[in-house]
Amino acid sequence: MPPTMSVTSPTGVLFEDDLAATETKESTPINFEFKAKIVWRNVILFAYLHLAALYGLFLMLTSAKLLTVIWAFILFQGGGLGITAGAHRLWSHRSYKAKWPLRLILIVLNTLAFQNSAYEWSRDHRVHHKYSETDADPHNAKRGFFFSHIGWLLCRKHPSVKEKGKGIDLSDLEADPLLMFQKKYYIPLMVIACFVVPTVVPIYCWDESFTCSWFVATLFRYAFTLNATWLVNSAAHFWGNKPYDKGINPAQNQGVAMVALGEGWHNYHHVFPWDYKTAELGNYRANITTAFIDFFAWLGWAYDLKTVPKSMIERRVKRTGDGTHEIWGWNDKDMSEEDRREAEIIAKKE
Ligand code: ST9
Ligand code: ZN
Ligand code: ZN
Repeated sequence: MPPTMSVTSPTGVLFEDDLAATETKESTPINFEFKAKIVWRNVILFAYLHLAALYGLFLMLTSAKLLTVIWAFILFQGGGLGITAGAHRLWSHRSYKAKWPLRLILIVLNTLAFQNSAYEWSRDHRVHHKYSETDADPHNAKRGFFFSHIGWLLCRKHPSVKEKGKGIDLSDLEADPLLMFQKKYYIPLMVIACFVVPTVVPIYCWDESFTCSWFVATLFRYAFTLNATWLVNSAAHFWGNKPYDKGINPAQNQGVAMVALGEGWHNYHHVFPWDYKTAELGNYRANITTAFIDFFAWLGWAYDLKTVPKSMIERRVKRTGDGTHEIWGWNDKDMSEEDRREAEIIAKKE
């Protein structure tokens, strides 16, 4: 740790995990003085959102109508798909192509999720992959669980994020009129899709109270979707096995995959980010987003789906995996002594 580095936040407590980030390959030059600046507006808004969501959970269990709960679940799935199939697999990674009707569906669902415009989301996400777990990573997990989960949205970005982010090619996003339309009119579109429609539908369609509608279908559902997403940045960067590359922190986390519509297979995803499944296997139960894309591929609206040849995965698993892969792991019962020796020799050479 270089002695000249200052990493205290204005409060002196929240961001002390910054110390770890200084040891990474892409970290800021050693004489750089960095102080994370807290954005109190965001702290207050997120505190309200989470308290209101807890009240929403209480109402959901005690007085909301069943239809309202079903509506909240549909909105969670819909908004979630706008993030996973839209912002993530389509726009950030270009892991498949989509015809305009599907892109239109995805942009509506994406706006419902309110996680910033798909353009901004994809820009941050491309930076996250390219500079993973360095100062230039917007939610650098080396700064701790809290920072990677929500803390990064409560303070100004590290200057490296903006500096390195400038080098990311976003011309494909800028050439998409739907994305640019969403970006231009983001505030009114987001207010309508994330807050107004979800609240108004239960009131008019099945006579729900405003209170239940607002706290359950809107605020609880929104906070739940956000936390499910953030777990990919936090939990899936901390806990799980690493069958594909043991040298990185992103891990396979089944719990996160279940709640984040198939986005918890994060060791695989950081190794092969272009795979439209974001996982090796297309297990629909733990990867609803893959089922969604496959359905639209069957319809002809999604095409050019990209994946990874099995032989390439096998080579990588044997070369850099932690031995927990269910087929090619060191401890697999079907692996012969000869295979094991060969794999260990390759791994040692690397
Ligand atoms: C939210 C996003 O929650 C969640 C993303 C999660 C990602 C997860 C990924 C995991 C994989 C996928 C899993 C999906 C699972 C889904 C499951 C679903 C069930 N490059 O940002 P600003 C420049 S959002 C290049 O304001 P500050 C640029 O010039 C929640 N340049 O920085 C920019 O200007 P412009 C709702 C960059 O001032 C300027 O800097 N939203 C980059 O430091 C200013 O940018 C909120 O709560 C870059 N990467 O403020 C809003 N970044 O944009 C919260 C910036 O005009 N955000 N620049 O080009 C904010 O208030 C602010 O962004 C801030 C930082 C305070 C956090
Ligand atoms: Zn990640
Ligand atoms: Zn990704």
